[in-house]
Amino acid sequence: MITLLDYGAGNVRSVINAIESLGQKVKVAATGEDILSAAKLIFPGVGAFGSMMRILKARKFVEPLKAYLLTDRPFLGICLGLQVLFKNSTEAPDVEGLGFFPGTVKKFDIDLSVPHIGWNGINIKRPAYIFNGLTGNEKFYFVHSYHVVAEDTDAVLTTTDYGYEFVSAIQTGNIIATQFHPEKSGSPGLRLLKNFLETPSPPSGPITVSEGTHLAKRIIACLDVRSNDQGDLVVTKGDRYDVREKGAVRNLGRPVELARRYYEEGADEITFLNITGFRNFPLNDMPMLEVLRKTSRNVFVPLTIGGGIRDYTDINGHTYKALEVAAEYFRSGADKVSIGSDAVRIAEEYLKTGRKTGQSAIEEISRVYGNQAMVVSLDPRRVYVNSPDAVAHEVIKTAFPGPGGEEYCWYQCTIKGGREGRDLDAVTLARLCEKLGAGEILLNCIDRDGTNLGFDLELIRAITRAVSIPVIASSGAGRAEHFYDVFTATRAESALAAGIFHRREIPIAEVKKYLVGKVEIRP
Ligand code: 1PR
Repeated sequence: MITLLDYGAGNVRSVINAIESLGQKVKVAATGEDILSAAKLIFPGVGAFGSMMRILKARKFVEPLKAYLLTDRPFLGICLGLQVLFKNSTEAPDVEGLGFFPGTVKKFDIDLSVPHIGWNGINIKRPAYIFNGLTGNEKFYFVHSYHVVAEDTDAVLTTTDYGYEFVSAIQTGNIIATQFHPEKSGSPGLRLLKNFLETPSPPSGPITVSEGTHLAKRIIACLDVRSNDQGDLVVTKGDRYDVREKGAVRNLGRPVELARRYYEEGADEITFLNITGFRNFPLNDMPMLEVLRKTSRNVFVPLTIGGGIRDYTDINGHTYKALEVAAEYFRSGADKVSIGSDAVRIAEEYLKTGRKTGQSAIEEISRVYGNQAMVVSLDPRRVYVNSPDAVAHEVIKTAFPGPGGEEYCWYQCTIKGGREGRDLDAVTLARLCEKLGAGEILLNCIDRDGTNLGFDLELIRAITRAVSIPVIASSGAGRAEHFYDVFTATRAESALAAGIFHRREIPIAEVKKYLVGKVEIRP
């Protein structure tokens, strides 16, 4: 029996699912006594250092945790579960950590996108049983803006390179903690967890000769989900956001099965978008939550969910906060949530008043779950103009003039799945959302969606220049070469596609095969 510490925020479901898939049972610690009596303890942490320590204190978990660590019984900390083992963090300077390891936690100070999101390698510094059965060349899934600075270098188990070398795992005795998420790292992650769950065996794991590690560009499979006219939840796919063909909603498969297929085919992440979320309210949409629950049972890469995440008042006058909707999604197995239409409204308000309210969905979700869990999905459409000052928006010079020979364009934000254009440009929206706490941008493009013409590189360049958070390029992938183009001609960290995968035109493995040796990827 494994005891798991659930302090109430983030996606512990994924960890439970991963452990159960390995044939073990999980007991969730409800009291300090559960911690003290645990034989093996896993502490998955997501969110922010300060709020996590406050919750641990309020639930009277701090002293039992410290006592458990001193007994040297098996312990596995994950992500924030590593960081809180240290004395303090610049994320919350006034808050004390558990102080088990001497050292501190600080924010990445680099000229690369932060958070560090995606699959990166590890330099193994000494043999450890948790790496038994691995080659040491595997990549693991990271998602964090802060990293530990360990004073006791003997405790450093692995390092990873991102701008500079940082500590990505630590071990002393039976206390092990990783910055990366084994439960989201596919089969190598499951192997590492399996090693932890079994009785520690002598380390036969590898020590890699460090040549530096590299963050892989991510290939993301996207599933646009909605009910068809018969009321079944289906994966559909639009052509410039029009998902109907001869009047009927295109049906390209079942969400749970397709997600599983993409995981097996090597997708680095999977995104579900409830594309009629603007009409319905997710908490009334139990089938969508069920899709997530079922998918997370056997898909061990990150899952993002979007559609309908906003404040909502039901017919009985009960108001729900977007944060509650997000919480339900996280509990059901999501690692990140994405907001589309509401992000535009929030940004418009922020632009008008110049003030953050602290109450918007973006601010609240990123405060509680960390900005790495808060994705903003943009649905822009290209609007041509004759000169850069024709409109009060961020205008770019385009290499593809408009129908009237216009040499400039701007990207108009839309809401409700492209049905309504707003007086706001995509560059401004992206900048404002970053300021409000978004940790990643999902950059769609209505003009390219479903066309197979390739990504809109001009749009992607404009947005990646404007923000320092990672950008997911989306819409228009038609050939493996398009992924190469987007990764070499822009700073996009990841590329998302739907139609070519659903229609089996180009499997994910073929895209990756094409990219091997040209672009860093997770094989
Ligand atoms: O506004 O917070 O409720 O979120 C709704 C979400 O649903 C938004 O993220 C929005 O992008 C998405 N959405 C709404 N309507 C549609 C539609 O297609 N009618 N889909 C829609 C957006 C775009 C991509 C697509 C790529 C790749 N789909 O996600 O998967 O363009 O396609 P391709 O590779 O086939 O070109 P809210």
